[in-house]
Amino acid sequence: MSGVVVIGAQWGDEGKGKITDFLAEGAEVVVRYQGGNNAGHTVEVEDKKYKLHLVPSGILYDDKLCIIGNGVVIDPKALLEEIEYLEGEGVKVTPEKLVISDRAHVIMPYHKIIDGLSEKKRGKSDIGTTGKGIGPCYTDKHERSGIRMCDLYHEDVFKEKLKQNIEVKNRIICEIYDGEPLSFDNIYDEYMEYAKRLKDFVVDTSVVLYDSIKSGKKVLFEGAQGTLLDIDYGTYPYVTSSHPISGGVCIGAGVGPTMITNAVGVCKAYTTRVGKGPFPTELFDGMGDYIREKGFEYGTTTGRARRCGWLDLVILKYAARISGLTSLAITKLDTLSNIDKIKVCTGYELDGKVIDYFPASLEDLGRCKPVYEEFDGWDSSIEKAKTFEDLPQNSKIYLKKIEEFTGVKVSIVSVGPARHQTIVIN
Ligand code: 2SA
Ligand code: GDP
Ligand code: MG
Repeated sequence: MSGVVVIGAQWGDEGKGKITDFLAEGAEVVVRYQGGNNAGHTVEVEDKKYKLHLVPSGILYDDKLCIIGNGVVIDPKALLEEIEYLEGEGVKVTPEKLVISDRAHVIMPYHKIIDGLSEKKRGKSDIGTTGKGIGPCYTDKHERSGIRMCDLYHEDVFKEKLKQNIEVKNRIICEIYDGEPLSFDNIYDEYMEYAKRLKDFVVDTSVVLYDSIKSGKKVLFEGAQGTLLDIDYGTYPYVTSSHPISGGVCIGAGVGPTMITNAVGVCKAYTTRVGKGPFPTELFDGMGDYIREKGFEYGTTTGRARRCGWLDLVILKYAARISGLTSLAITKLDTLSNIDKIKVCTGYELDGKVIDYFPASLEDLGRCKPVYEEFDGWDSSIEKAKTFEDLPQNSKIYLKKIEEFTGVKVSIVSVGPARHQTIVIN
């Protein structure tokens, strides 16, 4: 069995798209298993930059099968726009290259509206969602009123479910949020049109996946968001509504755990976060601004400025444990070049005691002060490094520290956004 999962070990935007694209060369199938078009994965191939949201990063190759699993929530409008965008860039997106789960839930217009209105109502304690309707769609899934891709192909079922949903959602929108009611007819016609255009892509993907694995094909599972945004293991409630961790694969793609052999944790050489919520190593000074500008830390989906801070090894060790990481891919090491002293958080001071675990309670986390170890930086640029030996000694010491603290081997180091700026350590 050869299933490898690539997950984000921090708060997302670690460079999962780049690492998935790099690893996809050696795989035959690439699968998304959670999240939706809240994800933004930027992949640079030669002189072209691709922004992917719902389509797995394997699409940039001609010979990979990409699967959007049942755990993903699909905004059909956004998906069709992404397919059009990719086709416009010369990337073929055919039903031979992309299949979509018939069990995946559909993001409806009222999900996006409720996402926006509920954020507004939360006021100062808003989560900072991407506004794509992700949370409300997963809410309906778990509340058992959601609409799935397969429903779009049973007109009576879709009509009935849409009618019931519009009735309830219009009451929520109008009575709770003082918003404008939605029209059944407009949504029905719009979604029937999307269904027609997507029909050939929609299949039982868990069968396709099982057959692929059984026939010896190598499969990559591409996580979106990151461990600290996981609904169970993240900084709840400042999280997304799915399971970005490796455990999410089984449910979100429909495979058994015995089919996953390796878990690669993607981690930036520092830390970033978009949206609200605790972030112990956040930098509020010029260094935070420097990292943001040098690393171009702006959201791929919303363009929001990302909050920046030093590397937090406590959360990395936590991610390694929760996802059973077998190796680490450290990205954006180049962003840290030319910094005199680099800090790394190795513990939190909580009420006079140093702890090395990540507390569940945000109140406890709020009282945690990071304990730092300081490392000498390196002043040579590393964008052209091809092997581990090419890296400056101080950057090697930095990577060693990550390995020692987490107990997980660093197997990939990324020194730039391009495919070729990737060092494999054997
Ligand atoms: P949501 O929209 O319900 O999933 O938002 C809930 C929280 O999850 C965070 N979140 C993300 N964090 C980092 N990157 C994400 N994707 C985009 C990117 C983000 C962007 O790749 O840059 O462009 O702003 C992502 N998606 C969700 C979100 O900020 C909330 O904290
Ligand atoms: P993802 O959501 O985890 O796929 O990450 P994003 O694509 O949202 O954000 C990562 C950004 O960093 C993208 O713009 C990548 O092109 C870029 N990137 C990835 N790896 C590296 C690297 O090693 N160095 C630099 N400078 N940029 C990188
Ligand atoms: Mg991203």
